Amino acid sequence: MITQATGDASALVAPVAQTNAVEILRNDTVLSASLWINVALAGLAILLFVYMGRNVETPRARLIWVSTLLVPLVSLASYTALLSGLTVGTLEMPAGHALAGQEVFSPWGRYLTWTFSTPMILLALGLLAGTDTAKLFTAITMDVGMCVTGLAAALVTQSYLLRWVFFGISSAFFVAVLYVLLVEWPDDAARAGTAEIFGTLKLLTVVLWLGYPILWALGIEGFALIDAAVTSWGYSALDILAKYVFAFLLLRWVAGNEDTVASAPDGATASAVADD
Ligand code: RET
Repeated sequence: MITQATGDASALVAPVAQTNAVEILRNDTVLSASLWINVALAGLAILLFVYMGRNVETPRARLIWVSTLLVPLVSLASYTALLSGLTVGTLEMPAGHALAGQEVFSPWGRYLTWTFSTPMILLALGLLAGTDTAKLFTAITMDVGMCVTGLAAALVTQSYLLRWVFFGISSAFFVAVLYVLLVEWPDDAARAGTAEIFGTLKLLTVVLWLGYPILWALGIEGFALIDAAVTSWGYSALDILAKYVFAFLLLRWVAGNEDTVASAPDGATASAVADD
């Protein structure tokens, strides 16, 4: 009886799916290189951003700086966790999927850590636009909804339809984020005197963020038109632009225009006055 229980327990502590995923990572250098490059770039970005923000003093600019710095910090942890095998696995795809019945590599940790990195991007953008708390709260909570239901889309294996249902729910959250970015914040940024840089960063963000659901749909977890390594390189390339390049442009502007950031009207007051 006891022996049997011990046997079961050891089966639980050595999940087969995770072992397979680690082997896939070890054997596929193209796949693992897509992760290593981000570990290296995240490390460099952290050092660079600490240096760039060293003289930033005003509270609002400092908050933008810290939230921007958190983007590569979360990224470093995320990619290290993927490489260690902790947040990757293999999933058996349900009937209806192009690879039905096969074990498919799933870097589910990516979707999990987006829950922490993307709100930092939106916090920095919202502060730059001098927005109010309600709009900031809306953008961030909708974004978290998008990431968590995106994780569900990646993990659910009960039915193929359910994967796409979660994809649809996640996309609906994403539409709310896009609405705030494209409709609400540009007006706020104009009032705050940050319209030009906000316009550039908004465009970069909207175009690149749209790439993620497209890649998911084309990738191994969606229609499986492209393989795991190409999908992973796609996400890594998007990450490099949407995180490090984005954050660099934002921080460079904030460090050079601290007065504008500091003197931006308080978002809540500004919108109320504008609405009168
Ligand atoms: C998923 C699939 C489900 C539908 C949608 C998605 C959108 C993901 C996005 C991710 C952005 C990630 C970034 C990470 C930086 O650290 C989850 C792929 C809409 C927009 C910018």
